[in-house]
Amino acid sequence: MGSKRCGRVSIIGRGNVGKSTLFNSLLGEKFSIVTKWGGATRQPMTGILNIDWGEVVLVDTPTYIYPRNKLEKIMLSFIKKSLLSSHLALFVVDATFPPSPLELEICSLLRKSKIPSFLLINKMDMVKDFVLEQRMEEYINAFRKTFFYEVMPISAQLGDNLPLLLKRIKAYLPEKEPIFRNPPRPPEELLLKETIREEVTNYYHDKRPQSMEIIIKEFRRPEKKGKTYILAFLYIEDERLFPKIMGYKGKLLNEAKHLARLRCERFLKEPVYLDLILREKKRWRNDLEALKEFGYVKKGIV
Ligand SMILES: Nc1nc2c(ncn2[C@@H]2O[C@H](COP(=O)(O)OP(=O)(O)OP(=O)(O)O)[C@@H](O)[C@H]2O)c(=O)[nH]1
Ligand SMILES: [Mg+2]
Repeated sequence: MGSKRCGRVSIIGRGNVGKSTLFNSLLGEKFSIVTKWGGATRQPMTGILNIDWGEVVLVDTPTYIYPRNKLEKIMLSFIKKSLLSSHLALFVVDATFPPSPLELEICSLLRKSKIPSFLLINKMDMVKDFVLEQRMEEYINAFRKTFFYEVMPISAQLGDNLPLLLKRIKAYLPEKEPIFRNPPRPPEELLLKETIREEVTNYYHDKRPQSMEIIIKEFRRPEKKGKTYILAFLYIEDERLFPKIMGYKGKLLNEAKHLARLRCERFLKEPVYLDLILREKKRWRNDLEALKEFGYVKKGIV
């Protein structure tokens, strides 16, 4: 008794560096969406990892970005709130890019938060060994004002160095008995919405996916035999883009719908009938009412 370690660990970093990939890899389950475009994760996703030595409450935080609209301001507030209650921060950077001014800002936030932080240089599988060494030097030099307890190259995708990372995490968590015997999972409907959003926005990755949103309007399981029915709206900000999203005779939207339905079926492990309807919500990322409707504004936030 008393020898277990438990605590909350937040994953933080700019867009597209691999935070969600790391989160999913550590948990061994796919909770967070992974996309080809930056700005994918918009609200924190929490997952609980039970290991022989204790329990890690992992939080995948939204993309850290200079906020340009209300949604991005909310995303930033989610990150700050998550840091406040964490025992450790994992700051993820991308080995294929040099340090950026935005990342210096993240360092300054970490310094102010005073929580122990690790610097994780991700996508080590993408660069040659000598380039990785140079990159690590570059990051350490650029971030020298910030003290990192560990600096580690990793590959979130291939799992390289992740067992070592977990071992190091243990040392920074307080001694405590685990709380969850059966760790709760994120709500099924949220995971489903995110699954559709991942498939659809990856499909439309060249058509301003940042301005797209998926909302599940209906989710009905069959009473006896038959398919589960899902009605989802794909919101975009400008109806002038409808023809580009629909494609000739609706071909593109049908294809996106087909791919999303297959993903829903894999996720729910049951046959699904998916209706995907295109809708306009003008400037929703700056519209408080729309942000409430889409679930980004909760009581006490903003
Ligand atoms: N080669 C390689 N690719 C990776 C690795 N980790 C992530 N990626 C890829 O990088 C892209 C972005 O990954 P995400 O996990 O969505 O990145 P993120 O930091 O969560 O991005 P946002 O949510 O937009 O802030 C995806 O195409 C991933 O497949 C890695 O270790 N190696
Ligand atoms: Mg993400």
